[in-house]
Amino acid sequence: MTLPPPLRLSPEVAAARSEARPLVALESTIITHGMPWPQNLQTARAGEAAVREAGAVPATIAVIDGEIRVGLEDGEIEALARNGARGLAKLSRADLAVTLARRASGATTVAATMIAARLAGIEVFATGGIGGVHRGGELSLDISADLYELAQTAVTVVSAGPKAILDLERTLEVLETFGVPVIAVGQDTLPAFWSRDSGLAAPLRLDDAGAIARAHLMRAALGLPGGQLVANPVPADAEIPRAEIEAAVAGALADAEMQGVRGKDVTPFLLQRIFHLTGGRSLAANISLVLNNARLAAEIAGEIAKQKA
Ligand code: PSU
Ligand code: MN
Repeated sequence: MTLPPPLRLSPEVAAARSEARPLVALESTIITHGMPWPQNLQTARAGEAAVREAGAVPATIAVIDGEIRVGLEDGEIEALARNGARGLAKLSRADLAVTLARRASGATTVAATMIAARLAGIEVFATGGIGGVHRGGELSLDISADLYELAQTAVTVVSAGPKAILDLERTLEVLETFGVPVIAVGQDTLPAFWSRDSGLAAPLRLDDAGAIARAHLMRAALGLPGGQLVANPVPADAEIPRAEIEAAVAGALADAEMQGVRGKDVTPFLLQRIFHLTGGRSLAANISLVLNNARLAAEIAGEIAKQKA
């Protein structure tokens, strides 16, 4: 006999589920570890609002006191934002069961949010950028669990591409090996988080939410495990071109090396350093792309609901 998962849907999310209305999952690590206060709270709220405006119900996901919570109250989102990385652990696939067993709390990464979304029956998830193969990953083997999750959990993840702090070519190679479709939206090149263009060809391209929804349903029809990675370019007015951001990325990587930053701390450390090195521009781009992804994810969820009906 197995225990039921300690999963709690908010009343609004539960109602949307039972009425088969479109839902979009949102992660919490971006709130606690990805952005500084108070922009983290503003972005979390604006992300939920963007999902609603585009006709879907938002479900921000976190682990609170030994429960996977799907759909949080505004006060709970504010508490995550205020506590941040000092107060909350960053939970990925490996951490989830132990944290729940200890009846503890934490913020969910892309990997852990995908697991929770699937348990809650949510098929679409919006984030900023996914984790991937870190630069030097061929030696350090620092490869985000997000990639492995995309290989096995059937959720469509809307991102602005892998974060440009990564080795993008090796990230694409691993995703190809795992059979994860990487779909650029409306262009032939892979977006790279803060920049619209990574300079790398995108493995796949689709141009609208309806087509992405059809591909999502087709994977299910084929019985394929795993999700889709949608790479939606950052809006042009907020982007930092590749040549400009690369200097900040290089500086941040050098700082991380010097300070011996390892493991889970690498990504939050780099994002914070890049924020300082760009005089805050990286954060403005990050916020803009998150909201843009929330809108597209809501449209995809709406199309999935329509095409299933
Ligand atoms: N997207 C953002 N900011 C973030 C993240 C994504 O715009 O902080 C988080 C996600 O939770 C993602 C994590 O899963 O960074 C990747 O961490 P790692 O490289 O340690 O797997
Ligand atoms: Mn890592």
